[in-house]
Parts: sequence; C-alpha cells; structure tokens
Amino acid sequence: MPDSVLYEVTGRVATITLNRPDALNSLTAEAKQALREAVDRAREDTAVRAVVLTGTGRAFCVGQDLREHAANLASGKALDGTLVRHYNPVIAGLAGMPKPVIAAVNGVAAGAGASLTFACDLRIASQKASFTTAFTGIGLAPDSGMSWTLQRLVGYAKAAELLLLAEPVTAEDAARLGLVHRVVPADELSDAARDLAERLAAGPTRAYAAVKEALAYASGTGLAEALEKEAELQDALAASTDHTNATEAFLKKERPTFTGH
Ligand code: T3D
Repeated sequence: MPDSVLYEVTGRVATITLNRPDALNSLTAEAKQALREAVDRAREDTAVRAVVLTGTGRAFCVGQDLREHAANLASGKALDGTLVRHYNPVIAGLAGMPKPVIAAVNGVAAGAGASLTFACDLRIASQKASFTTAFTGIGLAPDSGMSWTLQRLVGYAKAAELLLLAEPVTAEDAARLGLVHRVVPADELSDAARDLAERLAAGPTRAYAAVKEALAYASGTGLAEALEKEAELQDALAASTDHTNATEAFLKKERPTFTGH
C-alpha cells in the first residue's frame, strides 16, 4: 500500500503530500497520524526553511474519511478522540510552524481539508481547486481551527455564510475573497508553489517566524499588548545575524543573503 502522506525535502523546502488519491485524500486515522508526524518533522528540521502542503490526484483533501467515520459511529467510538489526537496538533503545527507554510491547493478542499489550507500562511490554488466548508452538510460544526482561521481570512459575515450555507467556492472566487494568494493553471501549480517556497526559504526565517507569532498574538489582544509583543520580538531579531548582515548589505547597496540565523 502506498504511503498515505509523503514527505520530501529538496534543498531548503519540505513538501508534504497527501497521497490517497483514490479516496480524494480523505483522512483516515493512519493518514492523520502520518500527517502529524510529517508536520512535526518539518518543524524540527532546521535545514528546512519553507514547507509546501499539497495533494495528489484531483483533490487536495476532502476532510475526514467518512467511511471510517461511519464505522466509528456504528461501533460506538464516535469521534474516537481524533480532534485532540490528530486534527488539533496538525493545525497547531501548521499555524505555529516557525517558517512559512504554503498550501498548493490542487483540487477540492472540503471540511478539515479546507481547514488545513486555512491554517497555512499562503494558499496558491489551481484553477481546478475549490473550497467547501462541508461540516454542516453532515450535521457537524467547524473543526480543525476553521472557526478561528476562516473569519480572520474573510471576515465574520462571509465566514458565517460559508459555514452556514456550505456552498462551494471556486478558486477565482476564493481569490476575490482574499482566501487565496494566487490562482494558476493546473499544470503550473507545482512550479508556482515551488518558486514561492524557494523564495521564502531563502529569506529571513527568524523574521518570518516572528511575523507569524506577532500576527497570531495580536489577533487576540489589545494594542498595548501587541506593542509589547512587537518590542520583544524586534529585540530578539535585532540581535540576529540576518538582521546585522542585511543592514550592512543595504548600506553597501548589495543584495542581502539570509542564512535563517
Ligand atoms: O471524526 C470526525 O468525523 C470528526 C472530524 C471531522 C472533520 C471533517 O472533515 S468533517 C467533513 C468531511 N467531509 C465532507 O463532508 C465532504 C464530503 N464530500 C463532498 O461533499 C463531496 O464529495 C466533495 C464536494 C468533496 C466533492 O464532490 P464531487 O462531486 O467532486 O465528488 P463526489 O462524487 O461527491 O465524490 C467522489 C467520491 O469520493 C465518492 O465516492 P464514490 O461514489 O466514487 O465511491 C464519494 O463518496 C467519495 N468521498 C467524497 N468525500 C469523501 C468521500 N469518501 C469518504 N470521505 C469523504 N470525506
């Protein structure tokens, strides 16, 4: 049986690929555990400075494998603790990754599959991609962080509409909503994601991590606390090699080289 999640490092970029194309990359317990391990691995590998998350086949990911879910319901296991054991650590791992994470959305992203993309920092979508919240279609409410991420991406009113009506959003509409960074023809997606990942992987990794930390922190605090956090993060970055070198390079009118330190 092929691996349900692939992990590959090329240069400074790790690519995590959901790999159950015959099941639209729906998530079984085994696939979720493999995804959790891949996300942890990308975080721990200091040589990796950007991450791409994508899927094989016509789907990005259609969320929970509903066949497995139905079997769990029938046997009285209900959700079997999967939110706490799998989905939550994966989402926290992607959102809290101290390096940029790009979702290369190759096809339909539904339910927790859409949540995965929303937890990434940037989304590039194929023209064939679409997003659907899906949860209410099966009588569930959002999970895998979607109640938090989606309203921050599109605003409360649109998030409420997308969650209550659960209608599909095309890639072009997602771009208009600001849900995706860029839409490209299907056969250009992989190269476009790779180019963006390499650009970010050559950047000031510590500063990128601080951008993510500052945004996440500020989204739940007042201005005074956000100012304190910015000062704390900026103090740490001011002592970084990348900052010193980039400042010198600026004054010499040279391009900076960032090492991620
Ligand atoms: O443990 C827990 O459950 C808690 C965690 C929940 C997290 C979640 O993710 S809940 C949300 C689960 N996902 C969904 O509800 C999405 C269900 N799928 C759809 O709404 C549609 O399939 C899509 C909009 C994603 C795609 O539509 P379309 O027309 O392109 O394809 P299709 O014909 O509906 O599906 C193709 C096949 O994939 C079909 O199987 P078949 O008839 O060819 O044998 C369909 O049953 C299967 N499929 C689609 N989604 C899932 C799935 N099989 C298992 N699990 C799925 N999620």
